[in-house]
Order: sequence, then C-alpha cells, then structure tokens
Amino acid sequence: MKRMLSGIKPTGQLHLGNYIGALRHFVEYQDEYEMFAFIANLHCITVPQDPKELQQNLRDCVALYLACGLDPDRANIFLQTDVRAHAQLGYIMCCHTYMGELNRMTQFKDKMAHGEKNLSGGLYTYPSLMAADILLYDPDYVPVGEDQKQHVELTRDLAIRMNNRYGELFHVPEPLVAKVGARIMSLSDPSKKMSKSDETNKGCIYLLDDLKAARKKVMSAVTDNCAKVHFDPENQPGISNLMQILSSLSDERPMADIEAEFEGRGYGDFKRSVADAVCAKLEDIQNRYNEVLSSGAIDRALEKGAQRASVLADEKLAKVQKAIGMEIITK
Ligand code: ATP
Ligand code: LTN
Repeated sequence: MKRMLSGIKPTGQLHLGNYIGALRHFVEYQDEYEMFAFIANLHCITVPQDPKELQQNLRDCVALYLACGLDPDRANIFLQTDVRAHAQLGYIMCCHTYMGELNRMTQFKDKMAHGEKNLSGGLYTYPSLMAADILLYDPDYVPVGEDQKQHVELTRDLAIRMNNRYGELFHVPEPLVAKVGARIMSLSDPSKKMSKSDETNKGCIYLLDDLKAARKKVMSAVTDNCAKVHFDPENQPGISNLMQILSSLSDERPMADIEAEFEGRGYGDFKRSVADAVCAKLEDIQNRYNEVLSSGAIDRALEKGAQRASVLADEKLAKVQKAIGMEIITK
C-alpha cells in the first residue's frame, strides 16, 4: 500500500480553504493509502502564540480532523511533539539546507516584504523541519494546497542531496496538489488566498463559523459586473472562486455544468446555491465536531497515532544518525 502524509499548522481556527485544499483529501485517500495526518504544533510556535488559545486550536484541529471523517482506525493521526524524532531530524535537515534555499521560500519572503518585525529563526528554518516531518515516514505522496508545493519541492531536493551524500536514506516524495480547490481565495479580496490572517474576517469562512455568519460572508462575496457565471480566474476571480468552492463541495462537479445551470440567472441565485452548499457542509462538520468533543475520541486517536508513527520515525532517525556518523555505539 502506498503511503501518504500531510500536516496542518493550526495557528488559528481551520477554515474552508484548509478543508477544500487539504483536509478533504486526507479523508478521501485514507482507504487507498496508508495515511499519516499530523498536527504541526512545532510549526505553530514559529509565530507568537497565546498558550491557552494555542491549546484550544490544537484540540479543535484534532476534533475537526475526526469530524471531517478521518478515522483513527484507518489513518494515523498524531501530534508532532508526541514523536520526538521530528525536532531531532528537523535540526539535522536544517544543517543540510542552504540559506540561499530558505531565502527563496515565498512564505518567508512575503512576510519580510510586508516589513514584519521580529520574525523568528524558527519561521526562517521551518521548511527544513517540514522536510523532516515528511522524510521520517518515506511517504509516496504529500497532499497539500498550492502554497505548500514549494516546501515539498525543497523536501525532494534535500532528500536527493542526502541520499547522494550518505547513501539511500529517504524515499523522494511527490506533492499532490488537486486541480480544483488547491487555492481558495478570500471572499472579500479574490486576489489573496483565504487565510486565517484575514484581518477583516469577511473573506474567510471558518469551519466552526455560525451558519448565519457564513451565509452572509458568501452573499457579500466580491464578484464583478460581467453578469455571467463563467469560469475564468483571470478576468472573473471572485465568481471563479465561488465556482471552485461549489464544485469542490459537490463531488467535483464540472465547471461547464455549473455554467449551464446558472446561464441567464443573476449572481444572487448563484451565491445562494454556493451558500447552501457551504452551510450544509459546515452543519454536518459542526454536528460531528460536537459529538467528538464529548466522546473522548481525541485522546484515544492521538495515543494510537503517536505509537505507530514513533515506530517508523525512531527507526528512520537512527538510520540517518548512523549514516552521518553521529553515533558512537552502533546497534
Ligand atoms: P493560513 O494561510 O490560513 O495560515 P497555511 O497554509 O499557512 O494557512 P495550514 O493551516 O497549516 O497553514 O494549511 C494546511 C493546509 O491547508 C495546507 O496544505 C495548505 O496548503 C492548505 N491551505 C491553506 N489555505 C488554503 C487555501 N486558501 N486554499 C486551499 N488550500 C489551503
Ligand atoms: N507547513 C505546512 C504544515 C506542515 C506540513 C508538514 C504539510 C508542516 N509539516 C508536512 C505537509 C507535510 C503549512 O504551513 N501549511
């Protein structure tokens, strides 16, 4: 069985972009692949966090994994810090990453360009830690949204570099970026991706948003004056974004099908259909989220997942340290 791994960094509440770009694929693939889905809590602290809020976000993230349909009996769900090998291989990967490579990572470059002050060293080196997260498990595929593709490509470069230098250590993984929904845009500014750092709170639909509020965000989404439901991300970014949301939430319905349904109809009608699809999905997720919270399933899932993940991760770390010549007593 081929293996798949991915993680989410819950620096805030999970949103529809996280669901459509990443989480729903974890669920889809859990039968076909051996799935590792973890909560990247080490990555969370690359930016300042309030401890109470962070703890709540981490718990919510696991609850949402389960509520969205990840099943601990089929997928390995775990917290990054429960498997110590992540931090240790992360340091080793950092020592094999060139500063030039880190300087080219767009997420860090964007933050620098915005003139953000006091960025942490952890934020700068986090692609090396992400490489360790992945390479510890030799996955074949890493399902991610478009914004993370560059990091998986760096992971591939690092794996090849270390394999050439020390002998075959890592399987070289491939990013898996879906054709539709890999970059859901902000509803209030379709030139930016939907993100938890949205200050206006109008462009981002959180999975735990009140349904009325979510509907309102869809109904006030920025569109255009072309008066035509047509898929053209360049010239009609707002409408195309809503079409991607609708298609992703309705079994990848083809864009031509959506265009045909709304031909000659106003944007109001179209937005109502998108809002209905979004609210139906949120309601379903939120009902299950409430069940999960009161069931004790979170702790059980994390314990089981960490046990399985640790076996693979510890073995890989030992192999790497030995190959590098870092150990004195070799087993
Ligand atoms: P944010 O910008 O909201 O902070 P992020 O990408 O920094 O998100 P995560 O929450 O860890 O951090 O993202 C988890 C997964 O969700 C990643 O695979 C990421 O590519 C995907 N993702 C995030 N935002 C979007 C989006 N707007 N559209 C599609 N996929 C997304
Ligand atoms: N960097 C990712 C989260 C993440 C991840 C990973 C994703 C950390 N480690 C390994 C896939 C594989 C983010 O910020 N979204």
